[in-house]
Amino acid sequence: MLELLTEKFSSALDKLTKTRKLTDRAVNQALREIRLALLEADVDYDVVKEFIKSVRQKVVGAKPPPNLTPAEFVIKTVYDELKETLGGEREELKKGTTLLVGLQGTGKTTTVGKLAYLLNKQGKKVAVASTDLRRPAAVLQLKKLAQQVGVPFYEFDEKEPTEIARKAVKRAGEEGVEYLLLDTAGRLHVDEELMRELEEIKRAVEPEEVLYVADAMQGQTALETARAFHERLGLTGVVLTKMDGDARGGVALSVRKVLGVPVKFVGVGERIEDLEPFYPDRVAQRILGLGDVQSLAEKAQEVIPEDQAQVMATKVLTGEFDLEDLREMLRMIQKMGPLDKLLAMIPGVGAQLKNVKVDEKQFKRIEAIINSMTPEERRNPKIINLSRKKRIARGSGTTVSEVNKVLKRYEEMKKLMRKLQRAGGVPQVPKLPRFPFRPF
Ligand SMILES: Nc1nc2c(ncn2[C@@H]2O[C@H](COP(=O)(O)OP(=O)(O)OP(=O)(O)O)[C@@H](O)[C@H]2O)c(=O)[nH]1
Ligand SMILES: [Mg+2]
Repeated sequence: MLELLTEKFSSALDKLTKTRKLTDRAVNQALREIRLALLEADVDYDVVKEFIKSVRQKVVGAKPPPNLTPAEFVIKTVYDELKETLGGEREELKKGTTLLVGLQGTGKTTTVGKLAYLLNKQGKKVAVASTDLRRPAAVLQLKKLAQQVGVPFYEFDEKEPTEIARKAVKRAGEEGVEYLLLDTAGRLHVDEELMRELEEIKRAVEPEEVLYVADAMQGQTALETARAFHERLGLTGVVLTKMDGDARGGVALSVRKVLGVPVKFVGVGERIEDLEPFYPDRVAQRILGLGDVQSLAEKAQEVIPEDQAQVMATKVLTGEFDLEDLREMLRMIQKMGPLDKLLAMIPGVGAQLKNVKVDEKQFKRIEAIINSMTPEERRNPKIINLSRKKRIARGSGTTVSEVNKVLKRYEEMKKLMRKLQRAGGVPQVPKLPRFPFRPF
C-alpha cells in the first residue's frame, strides 16, 4: 500500500537533500513533485491544495531551527503535515458496541472477523453478531469467522435486525464483553431502506463506534458514499479495506480532512490477520521512505523475545547497525510472515517495492551474500574491497554487482537513520518514539 507515494516522496526529498544550497526554487520544485504525487495517488484535490499551501507557508523564507539542516527542516515539515493530514494522533477503538456499515462487498463481514481476531489477540473480551438478514449466507459467513477466531457468536431467533442488535448488546453486557462487533447488511448503492434500518439499529443500541467500511480501490467514490452515510449515521471512524490491491491509497490521505473522522484500521489482505491499526505518524514515515520501525518491532515481538527485538530496533533507529544486525533482521523477518508487507517497514526499502512481487529467493540471496562474508567484514563493511567482493560473490553464488547493491543499500539506510537521529536526539525504543525526530 502507498508504494506510489513512497516512491515519489522519497525521490522529491532525496533531490532536496542532495542540493548543496536550499533555494526557494529547489523547495518549490520539490513541492511541485509532491503535489503531483498526491494528485496521482488520487488524494482529494482540496486536500492536496491545502497540504502544499501549508508546507510552503512554513518553509519558504523560514529559518530552520539550529539542529536541522535546511533539507531536514523541509522533510520534517512535510512529515508533520502528512501526519496531520492522516489524522494526527491515533484514536483507539472505544470499548463497547461497534457497528460496521458500508456498501455491498466492501469487506464488512471480513473486517468484523479480523477485528475480533486483533482484539482477541490483545487479550480483550470480544463477541460478534450479525444483523444481516438479507442473505442467509451472511450470518453463516460471520459464524464461521467467529469460530476460526475463537470468539462467541451471538445468534437469536429473530427476524428484525434491530431486535438482534438489542439482544446482542444485552447479552454482551451480561457476559462482561468489552467489545461487541455488529455486522450489518450492505447494498449496491446508498438506499433509503438500508439507511433507515441502520438508523434504527443505531438508535436502539447507541453504539460507541460506527465504523464505515470502505473499499480503498474505489478511490474518491468511496468518500462520496461515506459522506452520505456520515450525514445519516454520524460515523466515528473509517476502515479502509483492500489497501493491498491499491498502490495509490489516496483515500487514506483524504478521509480525515474530507469527512472529519479518522481512519482507524486498514485491511491489507484476505487473511484473518490482515488488518492493521492505522497510525498516522507511522504511515507518514512510510510515505517518506523512512520505513516503520515501530510496527516492525511490534511484529517482531510476537515471534522474537522482546529484549532482542528492542535491541534491534534501537540499533536501526540510531544507525548503529552492522551487517550482522542486518542479517539478524532478515532472519527475524523471515520468521514473521508475508515478506512484502514487512519489507515495506524497513527504512529505504518501501520505495523500491512498487510493483515488485517480493521474491523470497532474492531475500535468501542477500542472506547468502552476508553469510559469505567474514565476521570482521560484517562488522566493518568498509574493508570489503574488490578482491573480497569477488570472493563473497563466488561464495554466495552471486555476482559482484549484487554484492555491491547490498552494500550500497546498507550504507544508504545507515546514513539516513543517522541523519534523522542527529536531527532529533536518541528515541526510546520501541515504546515512546513515533518518529526519530523530537518535536520542537
Ligand atoms: N485483498 C483484500 N480483500 C479483502 C479485504 N477485505 C475484504 N476482502 C475481500 O472482499 C470480499 C468481500 O468481503 P465481505 O466481508 O464479504 O464484504 P461485505 O461488506 O460483508 O459484503 P456484503 O455483506 O455482501 O455487503 C471478500 O472476498 C473478502 O475476502 C482486504 O483488506 N484485502
Ligand atoms: Mg457481509
